[in-house]
Amino acid sequence: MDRNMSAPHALVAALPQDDVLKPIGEKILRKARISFEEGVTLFEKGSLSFLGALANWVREEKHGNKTYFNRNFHIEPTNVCVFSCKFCSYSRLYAHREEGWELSIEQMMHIVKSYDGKPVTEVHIVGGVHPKMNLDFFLELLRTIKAHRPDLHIKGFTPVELDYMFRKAKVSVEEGMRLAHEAGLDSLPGGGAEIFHPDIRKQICDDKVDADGWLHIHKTAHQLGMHSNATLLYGHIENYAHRIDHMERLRSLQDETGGFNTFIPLKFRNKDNDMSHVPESSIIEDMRMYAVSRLYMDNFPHIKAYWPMLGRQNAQLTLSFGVNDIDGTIDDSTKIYAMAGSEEQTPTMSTAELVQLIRQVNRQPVERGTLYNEIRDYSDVALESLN
Ligand code: V47
Ligand code: SF4
Repeated sequence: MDRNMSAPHALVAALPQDDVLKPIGEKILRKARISFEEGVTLFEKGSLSFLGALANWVREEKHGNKTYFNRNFHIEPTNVCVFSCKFCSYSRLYAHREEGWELSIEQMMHIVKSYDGKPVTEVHIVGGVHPKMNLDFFLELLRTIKAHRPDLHIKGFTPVELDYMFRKAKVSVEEGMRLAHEAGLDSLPGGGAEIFHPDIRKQICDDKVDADGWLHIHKTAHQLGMHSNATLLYGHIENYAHRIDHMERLRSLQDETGGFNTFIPLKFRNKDNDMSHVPESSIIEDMRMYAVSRLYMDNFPHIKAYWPMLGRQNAQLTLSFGVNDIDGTIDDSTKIYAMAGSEEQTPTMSTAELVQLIRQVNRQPVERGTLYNEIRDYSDVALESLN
């Protein structure tokens, strides 16, 4: 290969001489948007190396070698849930309370206070939908956390939880989101999205908020000036068109509001749930998913691999397939993936371990805040000096 060739030219030369894939690859290298059909074609026909080379090029165009992580902790107020998503290994119905937990505000503040003096910047609050934990309860929780630690960014509650609490409190989404924002909610995590397409949604999570409801809550948050993330639960009974349909709905909303920060593909894990008979996706399919996400979601700045679900080495691998964020140094306070079969039974990683993980694959570790403000570049920091 000609050493003087610029990266896109070298990549064009390496593209398959194929009537179908070559024009899509050229379009991506021209930074033009790919269509729904082209997205499906990438899934159907794109080899791992083709998708990976393009996704890595886009990633490096946008972020160079920077790989973001944050320092956060999780609070899961309850695993009692009125809904019955078939893929969920986590929730315990109200009738089985002996297997469930529900934390009081005091207990949750005990968790918050255990991080006093520690350099965390975010708390991620997400859990099941408990019929008794209502809007007033969560508004009080938000106010109490903010009163204790005003600079802690509160990322919390999926549209599944919010839709339920707003309906029970008989407030509109607009009013409910305004109240939550005023009480201290800073941004929304990406959960609850699963697969938007009704053909799949009605089979795996029929009774919770639908696609329009999910999108409306995120749109309302964006209109209030809040940012949010979006997820997609892949690798179960959906097909490639369902995945692209999901991404298309998010890409369109992002065109309108610009309020999404990060897209997070979530790999379906099959332990101890009503879909345990469905095999899990292969690592190759996982990497293809990350790569197509980077290529299709052209208006999402960040693509995140959530390492507690994928495992550390696979998360490292995603950094060559379009991913530029591997979430946080979370401690073992999140149970959702351990219960669904992730090999990460105690998802704890120190800053030094995360930094090392990123450096091992020759990327540049940068600590970020929730909104991707850069806090510290760890490229040259001695690992021994980190806690
Ligand atoms: O919506 C549940 C998923 C999500 C399983 O925004 C499962 O920064 C795989 O959204 N296999 C909640 N996935 C977690 C979530 C999240 C996580 C980390 C960071 C952020 C963020 C958001 O967990 C649910 C659902 O899609 N989930 N069960 C399972 N068996
Ligand atoms: Fe409840 Fe969420 Fe589990 Fe669905 S995924 S059952 S909404 S905890």
